Amino acid sequence: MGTSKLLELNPQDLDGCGDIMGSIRNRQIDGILIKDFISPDIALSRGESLMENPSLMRSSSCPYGRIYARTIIGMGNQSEQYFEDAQVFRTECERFFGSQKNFETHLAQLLAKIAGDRKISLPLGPGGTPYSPATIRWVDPGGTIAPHCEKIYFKAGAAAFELINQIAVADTIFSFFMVMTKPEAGGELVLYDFNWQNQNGNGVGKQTNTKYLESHCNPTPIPISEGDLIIFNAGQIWHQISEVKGTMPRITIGGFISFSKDDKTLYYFS
Ligand SMILES: O=C(O)CCC(=O)C(=O)O
Ligand SMILES: [Fe+2]
Repeated sequence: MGTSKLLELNPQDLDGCGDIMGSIRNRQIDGILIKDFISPDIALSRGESLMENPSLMRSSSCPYGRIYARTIIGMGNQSEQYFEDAQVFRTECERFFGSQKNFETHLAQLLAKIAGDRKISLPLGPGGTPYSPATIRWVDPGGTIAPHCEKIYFKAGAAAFELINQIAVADTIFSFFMVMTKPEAGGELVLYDFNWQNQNGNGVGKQTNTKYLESHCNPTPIPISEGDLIIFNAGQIWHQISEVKGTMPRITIGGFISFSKDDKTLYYFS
């Protein structure tokens, strides 16, 4: 793994590009970086509008800052709250980006181009209520997202794992996110060359040893600009968000992608 296995494409290059999601799944590539998924001006202006008024949409605080809507990983046994916030988020997010640049629609259209013949779907939870299509993550200066791979979270967070396990192959999880505001420095996505399956005996377990990863595992920072969207094999590849430096928060919008058990559908959710 490493930067060489991250495909970089412009949106106009995606027509007829084939089953890129399958190539990530079978580890031919680590992921795909789509430049200017949304125009950088729009992405940045949306981030700045949240900075001006963080209460523009419903959020809750989290260890690194705040999060708009909830992730299923953080759901615990509060699934009612999760689905309620998901509903509020979908409505607010549509208004937030404006119907012309509706993030969710834009994401689904992009995924359809790179998903082979699979359908693209937002999964429905108990009672037919949709999952959250994405979350907005706000990392304050001084904040980090510690090294992890999504597979560990999903196994540990039993409730979330069970929900996804009902609809999808729970051991294949990709992450996606689009950058809205970049901090003055830091706040980078760093990928490590470390196979999660080797975690025992290498000093990297649930109590992830950042020093070990940094010194032995070829840390590769991925440059991602405002409006760019990355999709990568976050279930398998250890990664972190380095400390946000300066005065500005790092704001991204993203979530997860998984494959249905019959491999005919790709689900996006957060
Ligand atoms: O940058 C973000 O929004 C989250 C980073 C991450 O850990 C992920 O996308 O899996
Ligand atoms: Fe992650």
